[in-house]
Amino acid sequence: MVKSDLFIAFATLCHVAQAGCPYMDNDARDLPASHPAVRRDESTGAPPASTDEFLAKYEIKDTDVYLTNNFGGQIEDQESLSAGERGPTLLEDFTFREKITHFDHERVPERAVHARGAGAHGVFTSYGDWANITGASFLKAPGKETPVFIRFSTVAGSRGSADTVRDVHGFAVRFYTDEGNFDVVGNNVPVFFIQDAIKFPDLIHAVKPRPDNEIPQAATGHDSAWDFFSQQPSSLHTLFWAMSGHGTIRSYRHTDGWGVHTFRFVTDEGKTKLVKFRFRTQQGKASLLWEEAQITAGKNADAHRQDLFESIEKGYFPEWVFEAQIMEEEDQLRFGFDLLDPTKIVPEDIVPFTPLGKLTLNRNPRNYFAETEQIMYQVGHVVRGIDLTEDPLLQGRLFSYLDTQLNRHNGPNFEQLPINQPRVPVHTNTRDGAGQMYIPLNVAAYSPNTLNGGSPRQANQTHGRGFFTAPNRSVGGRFTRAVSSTFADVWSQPRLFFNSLLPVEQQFLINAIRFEVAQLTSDVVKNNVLIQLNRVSHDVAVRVAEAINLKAPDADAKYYHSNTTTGVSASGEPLLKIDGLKVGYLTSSSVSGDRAAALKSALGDLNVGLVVVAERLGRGIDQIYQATFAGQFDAVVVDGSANALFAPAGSLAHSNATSPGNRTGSAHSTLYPAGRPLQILQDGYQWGKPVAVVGEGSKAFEAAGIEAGTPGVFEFGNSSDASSIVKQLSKGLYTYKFLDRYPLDQ
Ligand code: HDD
Repeated sequence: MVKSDLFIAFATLCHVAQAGCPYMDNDARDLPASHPAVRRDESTGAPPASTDEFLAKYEIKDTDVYLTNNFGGQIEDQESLSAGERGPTLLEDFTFREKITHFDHERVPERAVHARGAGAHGVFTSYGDWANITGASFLKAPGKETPVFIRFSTVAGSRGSADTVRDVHGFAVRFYTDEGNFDVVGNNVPVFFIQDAIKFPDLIHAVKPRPDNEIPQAATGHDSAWDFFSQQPSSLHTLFWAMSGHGTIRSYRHTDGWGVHTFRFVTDEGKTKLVKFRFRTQQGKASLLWEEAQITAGKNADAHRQDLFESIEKGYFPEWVFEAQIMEEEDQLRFGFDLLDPTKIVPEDIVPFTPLGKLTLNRNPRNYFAETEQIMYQVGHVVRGIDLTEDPLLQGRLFSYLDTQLNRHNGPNFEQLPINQPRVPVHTNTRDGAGQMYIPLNVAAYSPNTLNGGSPRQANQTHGRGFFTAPNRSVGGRFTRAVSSTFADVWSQPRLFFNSLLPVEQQFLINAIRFEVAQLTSDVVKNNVLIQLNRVSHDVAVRVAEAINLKAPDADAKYYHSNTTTGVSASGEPLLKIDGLKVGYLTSSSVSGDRAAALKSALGDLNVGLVVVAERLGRGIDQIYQATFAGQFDAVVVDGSANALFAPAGSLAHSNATSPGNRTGSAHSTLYPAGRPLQILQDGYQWGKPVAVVGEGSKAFEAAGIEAGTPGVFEFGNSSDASSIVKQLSKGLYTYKFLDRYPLDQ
């Protein structure tokens, strides 16, 4: 019998004995053995329950049952109770009222920020025993597994906004450890806009839509956002990350997560290290181009959540390495900036990352609301072995997350929701509140007590493996409302970031700023933006100024330098995996499906999907042109036998006018919008994707203005077999974006 089974057995015995059972906590007495409060005895050290095992108790399966009301009676609810067949509905109709009342209360307030998101369950596996740097039990043994839930998000948009808007992305990770929940509530960029939490409402009010007309949704191309950015230059570094490819990620799988703040590791002996966390994507980083992201936002608002969901359904489990930059307490000011300043990175060529373990997402939520919407991350969810720092942004967040959960859930019992429950027993002296789910039996809900034998007992560093604050922390000083002088230089690091990008990424970043500032109406704001950009880089200021027809200020060289670092580019490296990528195969319903079928099978062996597109659905056809656009694919392949479909839109419009109603599937077809097949090929090329023609020649390339033989453009003759095509194409997929297609400012 394993330890946990033993515990259940004792629990059953104790159920009979009622009192004084040494193997069961008092709160848990009398609860059924399946109840979460009695599932684990902390003294056994049993691992936390697996996600399946834990959540299964809460799942409701409505298979082969009668409909009931909320209090269990079997009912019918399709017609309301009325006075006569044509008469009014009766107030007496409790079934009606209960149903509608529940419906009226179905929503909870969306998150004030990060409202739009998607999540998944997974597992964290420690690479080793890290007891020399932290007492955290989930990092205590090689191979030790801990359940996790990650929620990815955008920041500014509301819950129904599109996934692919340009934004910083939330990357919040919960570890359900065997010593309580540990949350890293991070983002996909390593820095933040402000240095003090008291400015957070200002930042968000500036970025969110205008208060009078609620425009624009999930976008920062408006005066108030850039007014704030240019008045609050601590935002420049994060802004540069957001305006680069990190703001327009291909999918949640293709981005890193960062803890942003400096935290502390504390050993069981009380020794501390300063740490910065990163979750490094094992898929490789990949971004969308701006126009691609915009069009995708309109055509498939769910692009990111769909990619995550489908990948996990198919078993392509995304992975991240959880790693830390580990520094000494004495290093706080050693690198020329303050480690407590959340607008700074520690360049990884100065302090490399130590890989601590691997995190794998392997299970989709079964109910979006119950899990993804109701998960409540808190920066204050830290476990023994991890401690906070005096970073003023972190300090303020410690207040805000708890407060916002109270608002969202109308009371303090949100930790009892299945997705929020730790996978270990909870014994508190907190009581009551809306929606209390337990029946606490301890009549002495206070400490110290004698009436309950002093239980729950206090746990601290030496007793009960309690959470403890690092003993070497101390503070002192006069009360002050001022930014620390060690936080003052907010221009050198955005420059470091810019210097470290590829020239084409720099171009995209400048294009992004041009896009944003061109939408500003205030010349004062535009000029203030140029002043701040100019402190980072005269080159950037001049290039942005040119597009909005203003003059950049004279060079302001105080913070200029030519340092670079590694690891900040979003596009510099090829992908590490191509699992779950999709290739669009553009063909015609009149063309044999053999070639497509062979390619689909060969790509399937690489975990890459082939979506066969033609004018109408049929055997071997997955989608029609009418419902297809280039943003659905990571590469586009044209079947040369379908060349006739690739006529420019203009000629089609004309042909359609002269032969209305022609639905033959030729270039004159009305089964798809004029020019759609060509458009998909052209967009695919314009958006940097590998493009290919298989079979008879390159008529489609000619029509699209694509030069054969250039990087990422493939021509496969009639004799090419599927495996040689896939070999070339997959190389293109690993490259992901062929960025030499884009001109740079002269
Ligand atoms: Fe925050 C949500 C990340 C600063 C106040 N934040 C939220 C989420 C993420 C972050 C990923 C969504 C969690 C989820 O998926 O449920 N926030 C950050 C990062 C920050 C940061 C990386 C800086 C390093 N946040 C920050 C400050 C404050 C807040 C300074 C307030 C003083 N954040 C909130 C919030 C939210 C939130 C209003 C909205 C919903 C929620 O907390 O649960 O309390």
